[in-house]
Amino acid sequence: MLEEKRISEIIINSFLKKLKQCVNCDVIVVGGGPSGLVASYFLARAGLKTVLIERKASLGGGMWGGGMMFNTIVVQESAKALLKEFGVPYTCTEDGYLIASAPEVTSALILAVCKAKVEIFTFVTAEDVMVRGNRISGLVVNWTPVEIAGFHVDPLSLKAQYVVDATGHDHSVCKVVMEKMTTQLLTKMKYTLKEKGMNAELGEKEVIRNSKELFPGLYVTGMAANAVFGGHRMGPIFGGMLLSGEKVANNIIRKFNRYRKS
Ligand code: 48F
Repeated sequence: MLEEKRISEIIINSFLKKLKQCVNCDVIVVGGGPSGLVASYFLARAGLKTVLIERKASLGGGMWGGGMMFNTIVVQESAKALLKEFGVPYTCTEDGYLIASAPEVTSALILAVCKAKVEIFTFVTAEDVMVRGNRISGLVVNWTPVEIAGFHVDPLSLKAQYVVDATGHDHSVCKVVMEKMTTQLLTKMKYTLKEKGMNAELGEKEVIRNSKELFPGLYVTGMAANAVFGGHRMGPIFGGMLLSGEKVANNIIRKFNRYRKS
């Protein structure tokens, strides 16, 4: 016999177990768009305890929409290996662009992230960072509906060695850090907080270059990186997003490996 009370117990217990396990983790990735999905996949696959926070109900960010809701994803040749890594079928144009279906790419990335055992929290918004000395030491989170309703409800905090801002054009985590932290380190960084207009060629190169550690303990990837460092937007071409997520994951993995050896 199916018992409603038992179903509720199962949901509550399993969610609380997951939440408790995530109050202390290696890396928190904020934002489940292409860059955040790729970053969290590689981090978890390297054995790091990785949590993915997404403010909306579903992962995928801007990928579902393709270009102006034409649900086709275009990727350049340099990101072909990543499409293969995620088992995404694609076709090639004569001039070297790769074409894939937006629902297929998006769901393949999400499934890979789930299989890599990334702990996923949807409906959760990053509203601030945790700080210890001159370093980011975790993330402050709340339910998205609390944020939307403007309720006065205090958040919870999750401890992490690294936080990755993959929040797209919003660059919400970096914005908070730049507003609140006025250290010498930040004043030395050449950030502008002014994303430039559309230039696919430049934007795609810049997004990879700009994906890096902005502040001790805080990395930025994807469109957030161009928003922070004044790169161009690139519109509906997705190779740079995938490659920037991979770059940031590799940088963090190297840091953990160095720490483990020392
Ligand atoms: O916007 P999004 O897809 O970011 P991305 O990985 O990719 C950008 C492309 O989609 C596209 C583009 C193409 O080349 O330029 O725009 O850089 O995904 C960002 C995700 O972060 C979530 C948001 O809901 C989206 O799913 N997000 C934003 N702010 C927060 C957040 C926040 N404060 N807390 C949690 N999630």
